[in-house]
Amino acid sequence: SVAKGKRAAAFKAIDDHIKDGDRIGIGSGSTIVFAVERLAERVKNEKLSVRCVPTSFQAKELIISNGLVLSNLETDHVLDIAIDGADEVDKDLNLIKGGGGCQTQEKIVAFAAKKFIVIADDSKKSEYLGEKWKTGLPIEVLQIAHKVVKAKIESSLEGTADLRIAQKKAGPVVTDNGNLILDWKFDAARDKDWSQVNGLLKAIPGVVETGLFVGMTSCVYFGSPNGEILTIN
Ligand code: DER
Repeated sequence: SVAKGKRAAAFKAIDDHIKDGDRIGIGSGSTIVFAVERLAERVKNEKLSVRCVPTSFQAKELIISNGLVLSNLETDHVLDIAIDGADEVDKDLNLIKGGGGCQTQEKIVAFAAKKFIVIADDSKKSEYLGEKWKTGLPIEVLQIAHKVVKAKIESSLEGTADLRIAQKKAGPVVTDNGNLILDWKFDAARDKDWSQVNGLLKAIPGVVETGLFVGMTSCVYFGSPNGEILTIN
């Protein structure tokens, strides 16, 4: 099952990298739940002293409910490791993140860490970004700017940038930071210069952050449905 793959990847990442005293960035989504489960197990069994910095409301709740020590970027602005999921991983370990709408704090925490470890089921493994992930690149924007940013992307770049509408709330998804999200359906291609694309997007006034993680990933653990793990770094 997909869950079996996620769990296997998460457990191995925690077992390979976590040591006593670590300051750990905790990602968001469903795969990280397995990682926190294993981390809590190791902390208890090995009496580890670690501090955990969340990347979202969800991650903070996960840290607290698993009895782990909650920290923050004010207290720990340098992290030993950050662990998080991804929506898609290309051959250069560039990522699309933000399927869960948490990309801004996730990117700051990943940036603050000496090592950034990605855990994912192997359906996330692609040759190039956009090959499998079709819902678009998440772009977090200030509420006042969503139409300005949409218009600029669609006129000067390509594709369409659609406001992410909530499922169980009238109107758009509002992020943990009080912002909105545009999902940019770009033209998938093998040879896109994602560093340049990210720079163009970040230069648009009103853009807070994108779900493009370029050149940030230290290594990726892919879990397959039968529980086998592929590690790429
Ligand atoms: O939204 C996010 O950035 C999540 O980390 C996402 O990329 C991975 O979510 P999953 O572990 O539920 O697949």
